Amino acid sequence: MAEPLGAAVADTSACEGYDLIGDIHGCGLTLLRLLEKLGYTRRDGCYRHPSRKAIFVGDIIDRGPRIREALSTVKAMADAGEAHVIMGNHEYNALSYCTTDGVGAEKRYLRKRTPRNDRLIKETLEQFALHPDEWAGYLDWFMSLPLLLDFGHFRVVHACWDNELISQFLQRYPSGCIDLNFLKASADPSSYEHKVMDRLTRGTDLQLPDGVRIAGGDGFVRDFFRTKYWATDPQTYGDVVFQPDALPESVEDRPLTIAEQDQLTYYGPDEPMLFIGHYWLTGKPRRIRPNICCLDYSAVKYGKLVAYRLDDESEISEDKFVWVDVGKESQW
Ligand SMILES: [Mn+2]
Repeated sequence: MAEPLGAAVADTSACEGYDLIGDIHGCGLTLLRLLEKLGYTRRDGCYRHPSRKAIFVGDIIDRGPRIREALSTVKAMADAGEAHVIMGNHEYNALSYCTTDGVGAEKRYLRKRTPRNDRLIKETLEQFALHPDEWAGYLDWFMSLPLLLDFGHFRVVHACWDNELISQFLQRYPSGCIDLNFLKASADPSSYEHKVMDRLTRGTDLQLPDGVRIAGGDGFVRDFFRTKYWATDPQTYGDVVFQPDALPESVEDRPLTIAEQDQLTYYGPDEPMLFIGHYWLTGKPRRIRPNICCLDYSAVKYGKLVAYRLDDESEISEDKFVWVDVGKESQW
């Protein structure tokens, strides 16, 4: 299979297919169960398949009980050339949370230490509290992760594939990876760097009208909602909403303004297959469209850790999902 743009990897000559794996969020034991179910076994210090490679769509850390184990499993596979890994918004958040701007005597963290931000990274920092050097090593590794992979017949990004933004970005950063200067610049919400990080790892969203808020199932109150970028000719907020929490009825039928329509990018039905994570889906894994597949089925909220077994098909097939359920009784 062709080597992807945006990543340097070891020999893939024996690779007959890819297993794309969704957001792990610290479900380290569930990950091992999924890998075993997919036919990977532990040899020479890492999980390997005789003829396949894994691709992780980001968000390995935060929330779950076995973040160290999840990172150790994934990084060992990546180091051995058995897996590709891209950056998720949680790895990006962690980098920003733990990196200072380096300006003046009062260095500030790139990501503000607010109660909300503290809470999102809490489990990760707790689980690494006694292993600071190990955590520092993982932060270095996060910096080396590409934001996207383009294999030609399929593509991988954590949240949103924006063709225009990605082609601009790759002109400047052909490896698909950012550097420390890029990370620092991305802390400014008006910067180009912020736009790249926000759109690729968090996706598109729209502001709710004045005064309208959504209290999410995750306990956070938001004044925006996550949108899809594959709706053909959307007319209303309801046509583009894509998140676990429903829109208030009062705005469901609200027409999109021209400016709002322009703000949403579009991934067409004839483009290469696209694999993403990020969106906290629930229920039985299925494709979104024949060429779009989200692999995040909320493992850490007692959902499923999901893989898609890609061979040489050109359309996503609904019978090629493999998953492990995360039950409230199980060790996850
Ligand atoms: Mn996620």
